[in-house]
Amino acid sequence: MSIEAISAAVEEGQAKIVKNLVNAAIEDGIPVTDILNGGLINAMGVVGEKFRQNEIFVPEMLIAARAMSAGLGILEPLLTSSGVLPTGTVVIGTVKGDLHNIGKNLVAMMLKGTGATVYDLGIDVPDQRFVEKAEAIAADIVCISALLTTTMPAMGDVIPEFEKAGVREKYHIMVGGAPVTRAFARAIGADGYAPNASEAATTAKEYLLSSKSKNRKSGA
Ligand code: B1M
Repeated sequence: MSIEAISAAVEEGQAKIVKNLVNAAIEDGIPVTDILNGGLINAMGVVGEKFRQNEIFVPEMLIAARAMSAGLGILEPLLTSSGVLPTGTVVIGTVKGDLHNIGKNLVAMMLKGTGATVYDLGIDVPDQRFVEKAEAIAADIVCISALLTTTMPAMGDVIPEFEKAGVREKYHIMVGGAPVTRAFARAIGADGYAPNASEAATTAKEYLLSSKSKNRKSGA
């Protein structure tokens, strides 16, 4: 079973084959991180480059994304099974105007893997929705994802909504996504930034462990 075969099947948008190959790779004892990074994520990089070069178009990109999600679905229990204390509560979503969800889903999975309870608001999330959900469930961390240079600035609209509601101090707001940088995160007033899903989980865990969370229930 080869990682290259998984990557090729994702690029071709063969969801069923991806599922079979990922299952076979797990049975062969290939590390989950190798399947994820070398097989699934690598393929999306190739797909993105082909799109950029006008070799493929949105429908092909969408089909490849579905195949990638099929593979991720199989990895999810393995990525989230390491749950360790301390736990916390996270609200996550893709910013308004943006329909990309694979990276956000991966961040959500990795966060679950730290033991956190994750509320996923989905894609194209209105600014106010982040505040409403965070308040409703007394979240510790709010995570916002953006994949487009055109939607990235909209992350800067979410934080003022927390300020307007007078609850900004209660939440650790973390942003990320391919075009997002640490400097941009700082410029919009976010508390945290991570370049990838595993660092997002590590950063969230460190924050929860530091007990800075205003909403964290004692003993949680
Ligand atoms: Co789109 N798309 N897309 N797309 N798409 C990109 C992002 C693009 C780079 C492709 C390219 O041109 N090479 C380009 C953006 C260019 C730019 O902004 N500079 C692009 C474009 C242009 C578009 C459209 C405008 C195309 C069109 O309609 N003409 C359109 C926009 C729609 C919209 O959102 N309004 C569009 C649509 C789509 C599909 C719907 C077809 C599909 C998404 C399907 C889905 O998500 N269910 C799609 C896809 C699949 C891609 C690519 C090929 C793959 C994205 C992906 O899933 N990557 C992408 C090219 C690429 O990335 N190379 C591309 C894998 C994923 C694991 O990585 O999402 O980066 P990523 O997540 C990483 C990190 O970024 C980070 O962790 C993750 C894992 O480690 N991370 C966080 C993400 N969120 C985080 C949050 C955090 C911390 C880390 O804290 C909160």
